[in-house]
Amino acid sequence: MVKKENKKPLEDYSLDIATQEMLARGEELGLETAFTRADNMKACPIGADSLCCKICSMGPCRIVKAGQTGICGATADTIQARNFIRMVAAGAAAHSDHGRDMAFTLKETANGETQGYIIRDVAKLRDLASNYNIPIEDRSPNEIANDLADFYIAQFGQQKGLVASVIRAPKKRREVWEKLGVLPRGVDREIVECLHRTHIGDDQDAEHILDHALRTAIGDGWGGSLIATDVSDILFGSPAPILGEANLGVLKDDYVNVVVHGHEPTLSNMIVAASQSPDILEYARAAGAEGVNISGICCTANEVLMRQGIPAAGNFLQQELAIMTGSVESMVVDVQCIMQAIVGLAENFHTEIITTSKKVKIKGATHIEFDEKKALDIAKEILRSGIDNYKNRGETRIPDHRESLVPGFSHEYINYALGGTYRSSFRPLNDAVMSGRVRGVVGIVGCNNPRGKHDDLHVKLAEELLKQDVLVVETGCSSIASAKQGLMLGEAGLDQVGPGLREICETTGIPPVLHMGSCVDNSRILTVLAQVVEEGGLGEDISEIPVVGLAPEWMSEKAISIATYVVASGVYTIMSGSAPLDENPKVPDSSIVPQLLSSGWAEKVGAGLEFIHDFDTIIEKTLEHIDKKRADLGLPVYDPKAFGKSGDARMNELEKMPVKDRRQAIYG
Ligand code: NFS
Repeated sequence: MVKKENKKPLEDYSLDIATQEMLARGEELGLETAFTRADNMKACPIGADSLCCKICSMGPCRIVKAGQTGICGATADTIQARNFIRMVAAGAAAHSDHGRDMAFTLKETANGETQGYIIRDVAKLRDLASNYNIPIEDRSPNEIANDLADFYIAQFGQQKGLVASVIRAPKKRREVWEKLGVLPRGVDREIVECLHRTHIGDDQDAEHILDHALRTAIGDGWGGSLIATDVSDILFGSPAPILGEANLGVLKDDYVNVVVHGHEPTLSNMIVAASQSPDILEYARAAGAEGVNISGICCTANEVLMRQGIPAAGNFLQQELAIMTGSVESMVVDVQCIMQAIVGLAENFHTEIITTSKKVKIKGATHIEFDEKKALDIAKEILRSGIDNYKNRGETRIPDHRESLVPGFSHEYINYALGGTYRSSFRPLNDAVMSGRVRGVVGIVGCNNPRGKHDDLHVKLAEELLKQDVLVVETGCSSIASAKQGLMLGEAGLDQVGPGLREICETTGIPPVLHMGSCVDNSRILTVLAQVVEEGGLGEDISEIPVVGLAPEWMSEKAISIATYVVASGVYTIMSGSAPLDENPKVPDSSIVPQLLSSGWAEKVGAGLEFIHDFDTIIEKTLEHIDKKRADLGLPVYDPKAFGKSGDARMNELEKMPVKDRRQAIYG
């Protein structure tokens, strides 16, 4: 391993103090991480502008001046559009293949072929089945689940018609898609067509290529991802608020630490269950540990955090740092966002990297293949191997930083939180937006990217928007960033939010930043928006709601697919961090693709996609969009002075007083 030094002050690498401490530790040990590798590898400027074409062997062709084309004559527009849609295809494939696997697990569970899984959310199962006209009366949950699983599985390979779950989008939105010809026929079919169209000598009209990007991404958001979320809820329970913790400080010195990392909830949920079984506890104690401590990285972390309160050790850029604490016996990975570097890094410690998916092996890692039919046995085998490894642990350095959070906000739960069991409704939320107490809603989602300061934009954007009375919903690595900074603590952070939003949070008990799950759970944001439309008062289509999507530190192809389906759903979206289409292109005026994605899509689907890096400009454009949508709906102009004068204002005064004086102030 190449020894690397940190080239910047630690606070320039990450907002998160635990991360800073581990980067110092990395330098002490002379170990490199993604942070130091990013210092030492400059991004290719041509690739950064998405102006490199390598889809045939006449190239790779690189466009370095306006008007230049590839050897086949492909223009900058065509090259950029092809690169973009190939990212959408890969992202949609990753989400949807995950969804397909979940549907197969549901089918096997319904037929008694899995070990340890049961149908946990029968109400959601029945609800969804009847949505798709699957009979539910006088049928057992397993019978219904078998039919629903078949129905879901068919959506992936369907050749004609419409991906059925798309009917959950508002009617007006579906009409927009129908008119444009972008209703997805089958999840896989649209992905395959992306690859066909972008083969040398096929689709060479950027606008036409990008229309198909919309179609493919709709098949992801309202298809594959939505199915993944639905089935996860049926099998593992729909999330509801639960207390959790986040950051590297959740690792424990006196426990066997097993970190689950990746994206699928199937194995991780079983590992959590197995870690609590008496035989495993006894085995751990016999090895001299207090027990087994499970924690998560990336979206597997979100899956087990929001359902079982299992702590999140960190987000994407913290996977190497967890190993560097020296306290991790096993890092168990499934699919997606797993850095190959962890295997080499782990050689410096006792950590065993265990790959488990049929689809993912990493050279040098131990492979224990997961099989739902023997899920509990395999989970126990993995845990036993971690426990056996405990004796090999050397010096540890666990940063003493962790923060509490309350995750678990599904649209079903928000409904309940706002109206209880008998009057569950989105009415209070719609009313809050209509009155101006809540200025608008922003979804902050996506990854970390070492090209920028880790967690910084996620957290600072959320903090500023809260002051502006904007309700924030988060998923993926963004939600872990906010959690680490204490933004998901229910009422504890309410002194930091605007007066109107504060009134709503205090009245309903919801925190101002809602953790809505993993990245496939961005589909939850879509269903929340659909329900806001259904509730009434904020227009008839998602594009009319004062809502914006932000992916400020994105890096994965999945994030491009998400942004595309969010835009296709009518939500103006800003991506920053690194860009395939830089806002300041090095070859100016070479391509119309940035305009096609922003104003072009705004015309077609009522929302555009832009790549912006500057914090102030992101905030300005976000609020401008929200205020414009408010004005278009005829809602009152946002006025922070109009709210915060209820009894809660008195609470503010009281909070500032020493506790001993409060009684006197209240009772005289
Ligand atoms: Ni989303 Fe979740 Fe994180 Fe980015 Fe990776 S974990 S699926 S892709 S890095 S947010």
